[in-house]
Amino acid sequence: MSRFPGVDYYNTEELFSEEEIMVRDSVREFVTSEVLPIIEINYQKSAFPKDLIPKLAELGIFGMTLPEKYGCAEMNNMSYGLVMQELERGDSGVRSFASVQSALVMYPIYQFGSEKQKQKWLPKLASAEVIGCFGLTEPDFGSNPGGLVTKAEKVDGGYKLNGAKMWITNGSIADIAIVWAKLDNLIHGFIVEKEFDGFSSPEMKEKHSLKASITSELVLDDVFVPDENKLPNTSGLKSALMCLNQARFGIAWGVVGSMMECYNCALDYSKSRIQFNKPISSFQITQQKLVNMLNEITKAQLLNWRLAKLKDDNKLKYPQVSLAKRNNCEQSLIVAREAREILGANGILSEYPVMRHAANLESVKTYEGTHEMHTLILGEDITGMPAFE
Ligand code: TGC
Ligand code: FAD
Repeated sequence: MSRFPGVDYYNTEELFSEEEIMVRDSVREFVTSEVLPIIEINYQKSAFPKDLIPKLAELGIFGMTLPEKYGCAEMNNMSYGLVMQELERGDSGVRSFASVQSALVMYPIYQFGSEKQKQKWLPKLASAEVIGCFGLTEPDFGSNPGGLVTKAEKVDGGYKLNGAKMWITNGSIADIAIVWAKLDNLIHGFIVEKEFDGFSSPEMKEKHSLKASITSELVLDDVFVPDENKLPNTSGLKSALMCLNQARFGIAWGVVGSMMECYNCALDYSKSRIQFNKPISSFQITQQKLVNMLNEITKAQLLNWRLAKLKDDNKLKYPQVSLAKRNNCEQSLIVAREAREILGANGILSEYPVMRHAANLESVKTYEGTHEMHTLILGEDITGMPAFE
């Protein structure tokens, strides 16, 4: 299989350090040799490629920005972003797996956990000996998680949890779930272990998007969670939303990988597909589509670079993450659809990656805050007036 050339119209390569490029290229090669050959088959079978998990752990991807003392790679956010970009070039489901493990399971334990919890869980999550999931969304509370009704009640030695979560990535294969529940009307995070009585995680089936990713319900029926499994430093919705910032950052980067794959595929195809005795790439309307794709990829790359710089400098405000998540997800879908159009009927075949990416990106645009939610987060930031109520 040939080396993926990337898309780099503005020489962004010059903006990255040698180490960042090395990390990116190692994941790029991994995706080319290990993900692309199997992903379409997994997608068609609606099966997450579990064999990739130990290999991803070996690459040091899980919790890669967290400290070495917890078994993590302690790299910067720029590298993390590049890794997410490369993984999503393979498939959004593979990036989702890594996002959840790192940003939504390891991050909350690191940020809100006790030292004992960090030492117990983080090394095992980094090596993927333990898989995690993140349960915030409920059947009746998606965009508005502040209304969630999963309840925690203090009992002797711990807490009793009751409620249900929905749309939970990795749920059915997770050993632990970070569950957000209301205790005395304030949201807190709990580490629920899969063996706990009353806990189950049935898989949600028959999806048309993210088919190579596991999505599940979480059912909590009088689940006893010991005191030692409550994240001691969470308090309120804000703690859960802080985790989302990490995942949204990864998504803003990830979808650029999907865009690059779709663009390269469409460009190659357009040069070899002949209609009216000419390659379709010579037609003005095809060129306009290719230029639009390149234009949006280039803008998203520059946004992401700046976003990571702000994050690495500890200057990032959460609405800035919303702007990148909102823009890049919206544009990635447009790019995938334009690529599909250029491929004509062939665009719907699994021989090409485009339709799979287009279908995946529908979910990616919805999860981690819909386009509308990010519009309103930005609207509030610039006007000072929240429009949610
Ligand atoms: P609101 O009053 O706006 O906020 C409560 C407090 O939190 C602060 N805050 C944030 N802090 C850090 N990061 C953020 N992103 C924050 N957003 C808000 C806020 O300043 C306030 O602080 P304080 O000190 O004043 O108390 O709360 P609200 O209930 O009005 O929330 C509104 C809204 C829309 C922002 C929020 O609920 C939201 O973001 N909704 C979208 C829900 C969402 O994104 N769900 C994602 C679930 S996880 C998922 O999808 C995983 S996909 C995984 C994969 O497979 O990759
Ligand atoms: P709703 O909130 O019901 O929204 C429906 C529509 O109404 C949307 O277009 C929305 O933008 C719009 N809308 C809502 N409120 C407003 C408003 N005030 N103004 C304007 N428009 C509005 N969640 C987790 O907790 N953990 C996970 O691991 C996870 N993984 C997921 C994996 C997949 C494949 C999917 C699809 C979702 C996942 N989610 C997960 C859930 C995801 O975060 C939610 O689907 C998302 O937050 C939107 O919630 P909803 O689907 O309930 O839509």
